[in-house]
Amino acid sequence: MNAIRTLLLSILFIGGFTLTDAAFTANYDESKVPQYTLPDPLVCLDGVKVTDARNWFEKRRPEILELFLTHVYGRSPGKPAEISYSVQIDDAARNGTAVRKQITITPKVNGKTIDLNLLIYLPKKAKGPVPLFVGLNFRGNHTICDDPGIRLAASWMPDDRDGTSKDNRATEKARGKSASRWAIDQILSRGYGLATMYCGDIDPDFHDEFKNGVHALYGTGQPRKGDDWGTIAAWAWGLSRCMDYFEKDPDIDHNRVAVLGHSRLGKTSVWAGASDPRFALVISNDSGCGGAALSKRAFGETVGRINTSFPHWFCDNFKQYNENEAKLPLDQHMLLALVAPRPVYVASAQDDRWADPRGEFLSARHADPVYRLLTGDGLPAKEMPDVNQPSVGRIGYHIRTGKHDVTEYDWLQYLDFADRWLKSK
Ligand code: GTR
Repeated sequence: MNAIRTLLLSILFIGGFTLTDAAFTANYDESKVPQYTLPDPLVCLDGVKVTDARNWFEKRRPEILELFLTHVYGRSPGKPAEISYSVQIDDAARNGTAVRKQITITPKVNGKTIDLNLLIYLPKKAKGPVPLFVGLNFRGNHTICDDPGIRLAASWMPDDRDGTSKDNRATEKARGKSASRWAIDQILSRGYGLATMYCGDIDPDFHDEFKNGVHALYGTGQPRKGDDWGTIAAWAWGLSRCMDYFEKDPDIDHNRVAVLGHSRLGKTSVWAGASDPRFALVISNDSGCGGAALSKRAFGETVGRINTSFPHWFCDNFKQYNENEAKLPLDQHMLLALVAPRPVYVASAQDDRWADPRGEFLSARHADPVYRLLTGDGLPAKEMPDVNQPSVGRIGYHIRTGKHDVTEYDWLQYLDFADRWLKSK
């Protein structure tokens, strides 16, 4: 009897699996990448070619920004008029080498509030305001190192990748679990601060029709529009709220803030940097589809796949391009171009084919003409560099050995990049 039940269940399971699988098979074959044409980032919608900085900033850049707001990420509401900050400081953290600040940022909108918890480490030896890296984390501030003083995240916590456990909360067991992704000692010893916030404080990463997280503060009760903000835009909005705080803290040089993120949070860091010019430097770590990778290549994860797996990440208009990338009036090289003239770094990993390393490189490559026009500098490499051979100008790119992750190797490149562009500022 049991054997029959097991057989039946496995047929059902395999059946279910085959169904979802049959709907999508990732292409990993370069010869099967469709023929595509990328929009020229320097040619305006009316066909006029941009030949100077003025035309870029007054005409073409606003056009491109508008395309991303309308077709990809959706429109965010901007800075709320009312925000309060509650700051807790420990100036003897990490064996007396660092100052730890924990700030609760509380925006109030339509009488409703949300608590966003920002964790900051600053080097104790700093003589003045320090430059800093900021990035969201996947599972709570308490996961980035084993410091027992970090408050456990209080908001919803995923214990699986699809958000089916909606009541899960953080536990002590998770303290320090993502430490390998945050090179805190190197960051502090090289004179930078590090700031992070749990993405789930801003918007929990599951689809609930935008009822929870920051979307709830702005809910109108009206049906959503095609260009209403999704979760990635909400997370980027949260990064901008971190920047509001940096502007108030005299220990931080808010003109030298680098924003970075990994994977879905890399898509977020690039959108935050593109849409909020207060970020002085922008880093994409393995951000893939909807981040640094070109969508029109449809290599690895595609627009259709990402919108099906994560219907809440982008705005609804983006779904028009499911299996229809050729119709996109933009591509992700134009997202990187929005960051110009500020330095941008794109990192890939060799085994991360799902994120399309070549597509990430090509995005950086095709953003280069905008950087050249504005600064005379861009991405030195014309062809994709070998593994572990970064190519660095005002645009930086590397592909390292290994899998989808943030490693010390990645951080060392980001620190060198920041030294090059932020230290001299
Ligand atoms: C995957 C998703 C990717 C990437 C990744 C992550 O499931 O398909 O786009 O964002 O998750 O964030 O780890």
